[in-house]
Amino acid sequence: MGKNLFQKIIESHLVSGKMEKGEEIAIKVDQTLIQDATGTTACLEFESLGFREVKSFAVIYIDHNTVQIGFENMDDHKYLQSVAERFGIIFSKPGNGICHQVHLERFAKPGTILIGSDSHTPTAGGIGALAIGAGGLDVAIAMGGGPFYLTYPKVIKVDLKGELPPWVSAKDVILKVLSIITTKGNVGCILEYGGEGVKSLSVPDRATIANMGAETGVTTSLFPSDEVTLEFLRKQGREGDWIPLEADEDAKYDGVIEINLSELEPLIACPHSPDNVKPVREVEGIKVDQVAIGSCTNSSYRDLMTVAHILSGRVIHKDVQLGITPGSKQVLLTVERDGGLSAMIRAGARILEATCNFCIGNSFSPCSNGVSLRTSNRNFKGRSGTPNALVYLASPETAAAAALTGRITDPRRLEDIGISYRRFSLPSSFVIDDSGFIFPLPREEREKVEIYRGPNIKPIPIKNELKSSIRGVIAIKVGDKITTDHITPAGGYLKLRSNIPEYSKHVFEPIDPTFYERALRNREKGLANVILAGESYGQGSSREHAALCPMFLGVEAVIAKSIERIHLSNLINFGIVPLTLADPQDYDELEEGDEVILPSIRKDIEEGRELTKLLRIRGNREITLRLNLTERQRRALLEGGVLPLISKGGV
Ligand code: MIC
Ligand code: SF4
Repeated sequence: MGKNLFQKIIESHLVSGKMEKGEEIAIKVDQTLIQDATGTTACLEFESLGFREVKSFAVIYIDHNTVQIGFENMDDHKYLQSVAERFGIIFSKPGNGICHQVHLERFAKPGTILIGSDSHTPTAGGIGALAIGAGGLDVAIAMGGGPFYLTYPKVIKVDLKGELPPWVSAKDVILKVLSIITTKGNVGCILEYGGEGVKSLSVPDRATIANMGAETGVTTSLFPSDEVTLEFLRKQGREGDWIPLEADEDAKYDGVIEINLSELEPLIACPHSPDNVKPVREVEGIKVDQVAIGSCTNSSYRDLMTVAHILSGRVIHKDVQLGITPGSKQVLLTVERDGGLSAMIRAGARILEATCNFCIGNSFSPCSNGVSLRTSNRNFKGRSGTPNALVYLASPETAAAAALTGRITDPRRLEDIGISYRRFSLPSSFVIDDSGFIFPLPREEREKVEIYRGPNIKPIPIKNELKSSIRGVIAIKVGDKITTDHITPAGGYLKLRSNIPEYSKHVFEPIDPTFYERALRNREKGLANVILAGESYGQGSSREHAALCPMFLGVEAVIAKSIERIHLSNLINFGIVPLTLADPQDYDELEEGDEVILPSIRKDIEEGRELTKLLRIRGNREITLRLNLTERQRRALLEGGVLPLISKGGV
């Protein structure tokens, strides 16, 4: 029987488990990637696990926390650099670029497995790597040579036909996918792209699609490795890293989504969710205050040269602020060589650092109630740093059109004002400059490196083992699609990523600023805090802080209609019991402030039961909850999480 791409990669990396849908498998990891916002906790965990060196090819990128107001960010950078030097990790200095873009350019390889502490790690799926985002602790374990665990997913084929028309690009493809499968209900799936349409997409185009696949909640997205991949690697001076890798003709899939590229039109995700997708023509005319081009989704050479071409010889609208972040030093240097940089500067663009920048909301925030059109991947309410801003997500073509006209504009209209369409792909050559990396020291010198710890770096809190029952209170009741940005906001608080006690003060702040005080009061009364949520709880970022900080505040269980993959692992990693409502209607039976008891939680987990009971004290109501756990996850929960489990020799 023919094999799909996913099966082929897994087969060569399988450590244990059955390659059957729904089964937990362990896989060997070839490469790991961490970044500065999730990396400090990952490295503290790596240290506390007692590893003496990395066993996988590992890179630490400084790209998120580069605003550096105060000492905290650079403290973290120095800590991470010293960890890299001590343990044999490649260190990518700030200015070198956004982790996913740089990794794609310099290190990602077809047929390998990459695990990264960032939800957009699947970007490398564009080159044919099986690239999965995970919590920092899972990545720390993989850095130390441990396997990565995942549930064997459903593999959905995205069958691409035709070719993209003028003014339509890769971003429109992924927005189309989001409009079809939305941001919820895709846990346990992967998207595998195939069909003749794939050949017309360059590696950076494929990377854009794989990158924003993260917003659907799938485990990852995967493209074949073909002649197009070879051309990209050749231009990176890495043709030796190429292997051909395609699904067999008769490969089996669990579902197929067909997309005819020729029929696509410019699309836009409207506030406040990446799946709120409409044709640009339907929202044309909305006044735009700000345009932000860049992020790991759309900051490649092709993206910036397209923007430069549209802006060339013109000046942006007087009421618009335009910020552009190149994805990497390589992109910046190559665009500069080919004349794109001066075209953008002359048009009035502000060239921002080659970092995450505006995307994570720590800078370039829009004005109050402002409309910001961005090429990034997330438009969750408040993520831009301005709580009441309206953020739209679209292609670089649509973004450049808005920068010129001051309104949301279908880029196809640019022809009416004399701008001809030009499709950019790879440059004749990339300007390759690896001087922004610090490569590992010889082994004998690593031991001498002292690890730098500034006052911002606090130890990781550890939970006690699970008690026989949990007696607590519903400390907060939230709705559907709560993201990890709602639980542990980024923006101005990014500097607290290495300081869990301080960061915890802001848990749920965007939804309910009183949560912290309430959680403390409950804890003081000896009651556990329990979170009640709707569907797709924990969407978005991989930040394990969204589990670590609640755990620090005494959260012992999360009850939801459904929980997203990375967040679920993070909850288990830090000993918070993840539970789903057997009957989703019971969501209405529970209210904030309700006292509840999980009377037999420990025993039910010990005995591997699939169900457990919750008792609502008010009216003495019993509710059935699902415990969907593997044996490994049960052992971790019983000990209070993966760190205590490992320290007791449990793995
Ligand atoms: C994001 O895009 O939300 C982030 C910031 O890159 C996160 C990681 C983090 O929270 O540090 C992600 O996507 O995982
Ligand atoms: Fe950085 Fe934004 Fe990409 Fe996250 S989504 S890695 S913040 S550019």
